Amino acid sequence: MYNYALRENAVLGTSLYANIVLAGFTILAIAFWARNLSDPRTKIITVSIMMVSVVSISSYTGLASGLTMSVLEMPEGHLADENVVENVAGSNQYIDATGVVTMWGRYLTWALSTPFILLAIGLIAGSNITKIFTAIVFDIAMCVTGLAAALTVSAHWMRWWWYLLSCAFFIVVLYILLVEWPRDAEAAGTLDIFRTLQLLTVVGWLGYPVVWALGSEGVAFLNVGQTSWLYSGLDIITKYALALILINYVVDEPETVTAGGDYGASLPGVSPGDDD
Ligand code: RET
Repeated sequence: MYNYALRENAVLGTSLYANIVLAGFTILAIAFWARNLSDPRTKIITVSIMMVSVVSISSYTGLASGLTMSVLEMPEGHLADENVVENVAGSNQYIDATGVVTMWGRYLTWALSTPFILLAIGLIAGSNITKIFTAIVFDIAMCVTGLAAALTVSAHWMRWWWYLLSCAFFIVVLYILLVEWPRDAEAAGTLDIFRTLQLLTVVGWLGYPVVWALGSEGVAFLNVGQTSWLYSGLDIITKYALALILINYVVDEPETVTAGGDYGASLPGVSPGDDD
C-alpha cells in the first residue's frame, strides 16, 4: 500500500506530509501562546482546540504510513478505475486495476477531531450543554456514516444512500452553527470572534461533501491525488487557521470568554444548572 500509493505518487504524499508539519507547528504555537492563561474556561477551550491538531498529526501519520488506507474493489462501473490505473503506473504489480485507493482513516479520525472544533466554538459562543452535545453527536454521526459511504462496496446506490444520511446529519450541525450559536454568542458578547469562526467553519465544512462527491470515491471527476490535496487544503483552513485565530482571541481577551456569572447558560436569567 505504502509503496505504490505514496512512493509513486508525489502529489498524494505531499498532501499528507504538509499536514503533519502544520499540525505539529500548530500544537507548539498553541502551547507557547496560551502558556499564561489561568481561567479554567479559557484553558478548556485551549486544550480542546489543541486536540484537533493532536488527532490530525496522528491521523496523517496513519495515512502516510499506509496504515489507514486501502485499495477497495468498487462496484461495477465506478468511474475512478481509470484514475487508479494512472496512479499506479509503473507499479501495477501491487494492485488490481479496478481498485480505488480509499483513505478511510480520514473519515474515522474526523469523528475524533471535529467534535473538539465544535466544543471550542460552542464554548466561545457561551452556549449550553444541550446544544453543544447535539452538535457533537450529530457531527460524529455524520463522520461515521461518511466512513460507511467510503467503505461500502456492495452497490453504488448504497454508497450514495450513506452519503445522503451523512448530509442529513450535517444539516443539524449547520443549523446549530447558523441559527442557535449566533444568538448565544450575542448574549455572551463574543459575536465578533464567533462570526469569524462561523464563516471559516461553515464555508470550509461545506467543501468536504463537495470534494467527496466529485472525488475518487464519488463520481471520480478528480483523481486520488487531487482529492487528497483538496481535503488537506480544507483541513488547513478548518483546523490550523481556525485554531490560531481562536487562540489569538482567547489569549487577548480571556475575560470576554469567561462570560461572567452566566457561565455556559444561553438564556438570560437561566442558571447554569437549569439547562433546558
Ligand atoms: C462527508 C461525506 C458524506 C457527506 C458529508 C461529509 C462531510 C464531512 C465534513 C467533514 C469535516 C471535516 C473536518 C475535518 C477537520 O479535521 C463525510 C465528506 C456531509 C463536513 C472539518
